[in-house]
Amino acid sequence: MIDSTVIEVRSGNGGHGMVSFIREALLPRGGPGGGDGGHGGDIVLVADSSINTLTKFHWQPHFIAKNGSNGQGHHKNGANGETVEVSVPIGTEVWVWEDSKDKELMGELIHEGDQIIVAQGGRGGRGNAHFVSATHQEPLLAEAGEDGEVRRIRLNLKLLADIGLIGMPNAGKSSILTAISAARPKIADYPFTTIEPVLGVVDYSHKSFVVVDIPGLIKGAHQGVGLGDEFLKHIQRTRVLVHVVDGSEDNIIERIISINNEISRFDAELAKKPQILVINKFDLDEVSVLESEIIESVKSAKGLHSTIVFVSAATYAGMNELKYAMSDYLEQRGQQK
Ligand SMILES: Nc1nc2c(ncn2[C@@H]2O[C@H](COP(=O)(O)OP(=O)(O)OP(=O)(O)O)[C@@H](O)[C@H]2O)c(=O)[nH]1
Ligand SMILES: [Mg+2]
Repeated sequence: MIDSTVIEVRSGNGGHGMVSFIREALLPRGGPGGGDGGHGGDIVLVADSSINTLTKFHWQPHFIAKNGSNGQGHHKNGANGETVEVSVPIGTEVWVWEDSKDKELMGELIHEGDQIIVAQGGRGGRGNAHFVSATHQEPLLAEAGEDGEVRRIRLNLKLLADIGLIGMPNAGKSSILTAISAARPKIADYPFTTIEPVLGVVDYSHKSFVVVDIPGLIKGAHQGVGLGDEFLKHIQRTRVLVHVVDGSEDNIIERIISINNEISRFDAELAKKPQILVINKFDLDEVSVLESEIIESVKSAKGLHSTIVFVSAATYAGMNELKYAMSDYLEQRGQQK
């Protein structure tokens, strides 16, 4: 999935205003009749829910709008250059890209149909008919059209989901998404099975919410260890995090803290999102015997999670409790769909 790409946009130049005079048999000094130049076409990005990735921009990174036509005689104005609309996925951030880095955020396209003008067409020049004055009845003056804009912009897609699944590789995040939604991410017994984010819709009690599964994190992810932290941007817009832990591993508390460190290094705000702690693989005896011990150690670890849910993505045990907790947390955070 391509979720960041640089494109070049070029709006149209404005057409020039015309200098011309109306000279007709019955109207030998008909006055100035130079029409205005048309406006250059804009380049506009439009949020479109039917597009999910930025892949198409890889193949087509240039967008050019037409120039406005020049004004003509007899007060005829030049045609405007057409606006070029470029569809982008919902959740796209738009950055001005200069010297190979982000310079300034132009805006974000969050809702279907949201628009951002990324290159404004040049204004058409006015024809000489505009420049008549008491002393200049036959002005030889007309304006040139304004130049359009050329700029490079970086599109950065951040998925929109209500809940983000985080945790170490192999913890069972994708297995849990499979258990609670119709999504079918790849699941396997090796780390970094998931290599790009996957969205799933969870239905619970006449409501639904979107959950995003991202590649596993490990200590040092913020420095690029493992698949790094570049996927964390896809959980920045979630409201609740579900932190999945493989209950059969040792040092559970250290693992949780280590993941939390990685996310706070990436973005301190991310670490402040409410988390539901999920202990997975409860079907394994070695996990179920440790239930009360795990609860105690989480409780006694300062600043850790308030809600712990034990689940098995293998037997689906605990999945209703998990869905309930997700829905409840979202409700506490308001605006549930
Ligand atoms: N016994 C048992 N195995 C599980 C359970 N959940 C997941 N697994 C197994 O654990 C392994 C990893 O599962 P995934 O769902 O791919 O884990 P992940 O967290 O998405 O892993 P990455 O994508 O690599 O980060 C697979 O072999 C699963 O079959 C469970 O509840 N019980
Ligand atoms: Mg996975």
